[in-house]
Amino acid sequence: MSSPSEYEPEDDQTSSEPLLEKTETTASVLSLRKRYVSAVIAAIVVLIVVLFLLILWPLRSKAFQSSNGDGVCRQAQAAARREWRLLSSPERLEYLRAVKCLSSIPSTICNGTLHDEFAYIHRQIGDYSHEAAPFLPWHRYFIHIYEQTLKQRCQYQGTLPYWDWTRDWANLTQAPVWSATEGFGGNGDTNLPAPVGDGYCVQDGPFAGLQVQYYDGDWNPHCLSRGFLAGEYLDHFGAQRLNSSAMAAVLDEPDYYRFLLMLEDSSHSAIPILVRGDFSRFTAPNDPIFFLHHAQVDRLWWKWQSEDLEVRALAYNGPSRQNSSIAAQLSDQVEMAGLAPDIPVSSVITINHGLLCYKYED
Ligand SMILES: *[C@@H]1O[C@H](CO)[C@@H](O)[C@H](O)[C@H]1NC(C)=O
Ligand SMILES: *[C@@H]1O[C@H](CO)[C@@H](O)[C@H](O)[C@H]1NC(C)=O
Ligand SMILES: *[C@@H]1O[C@H](CO)[C@@H](O)[C@H](O)[C@H]1NC(C)=O
Ligand SMILES: *[C@@H]1O[C@H](CO)[C@@H](O)[C@H](O)[C@H]1NC(C)=O
Ligand SMILES: [Cu+2]
Repeated sequence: MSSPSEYEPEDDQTSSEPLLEKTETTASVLSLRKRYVSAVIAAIVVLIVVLFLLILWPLRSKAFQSSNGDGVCRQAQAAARREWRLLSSPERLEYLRAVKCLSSIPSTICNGTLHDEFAYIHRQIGDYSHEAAPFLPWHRYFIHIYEQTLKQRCQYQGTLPYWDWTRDWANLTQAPVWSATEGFGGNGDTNLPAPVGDGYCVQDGPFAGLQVQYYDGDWNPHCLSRGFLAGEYLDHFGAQRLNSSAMAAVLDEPDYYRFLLMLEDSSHSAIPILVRGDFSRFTAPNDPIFFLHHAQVDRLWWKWQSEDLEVRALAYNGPSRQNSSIAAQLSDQVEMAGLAPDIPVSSVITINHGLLCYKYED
């Protein structure tokens, strides 16, 4: 064992060198002053952080809380989410305007804009929810935040539309959502180089040439990209996974977690496999069709829940996160990494109670 003094040799050394004493004193006054200045700076920083927490954070939190303060969502006041092809032409254009607006507002979370934030957060934190119990509630909350952001930051008055791809199973690439005049534009231009994931720069529609910041785990500015599958593969994913008998089999599964896996791995994943490019990785929200796709997934979950609402509004089992051996519980937090406050799964387990107040119109 060494004596404690071995760790404090400096005092002895300075006192044994008197010539240095004066400069040392000046130095120590200077260092005192430096410390004082640092203390003042630290105090200011703390003050700013406290002000931020006191003023901005509650505002941000409030932004994602529903207006129905009493927790009751009456059928008449529930906002109706509708299928893309059931919107009027002005309603489609208004939705596309609001989505484009997101890419004009700088992000405070990541490089780029509010548009990039969703891809960034989905990659940063959302991965834990895939192939696990939180897959459905995580995305239910995520697309709700997106809908609220469109309303609050881009003055959007409507609701989030959904894309019912089961109507397009015969040829997914001909779906009206890909319209260049009243949709999200179509396939990338195969004459141009493929920047990411077998996708080519989208050159038609409102998102032609849109620059996005992330691709999977990387900061990788590039153009919004799609690379539609063709031929035999297209038939396979559309016809085999999304036809009415395939969908009926998914919805017939009574167990929550087995239903989730069938929905996620079969129907849900058919769309990114078909679209490729940006949609094929965790930064899939780069492609704005992601949100209509997930509204459809959410609608199918609600359809499944509505078959036996009393039981299924509480049905929640499976791993609490990807690769975890811990069983999921309704009290688990839905994690959003600062995009919006974390909330318990129970807050989003139904769409007509508590935080959420919407319905799906067929
Ligand atoms: C789960 O395990 C797989 C395979 O080892 C791995 O690729 C994946 O990143 C893991 N997921 C998480 C969220 O850690
Ligand atoms: C699907 O539609 C695309 C675009 O119109 C067309 O090129 C393709 O041949 C169609 N595929 C099938 C299997 O009908
Ligand atoms: C943001 O962009 C800068 C370059 O402007 C880059 O060095 C940095 O890694 C990026 N940060 C993130 C979180 O992507
Ligand atoms: C519909 O999907 C089922 C299940 O994948 C498949 O067996 C059947 O052949 C499909 N029907 C058509 C018309 O493609
Ligand atoms: Cu996801």
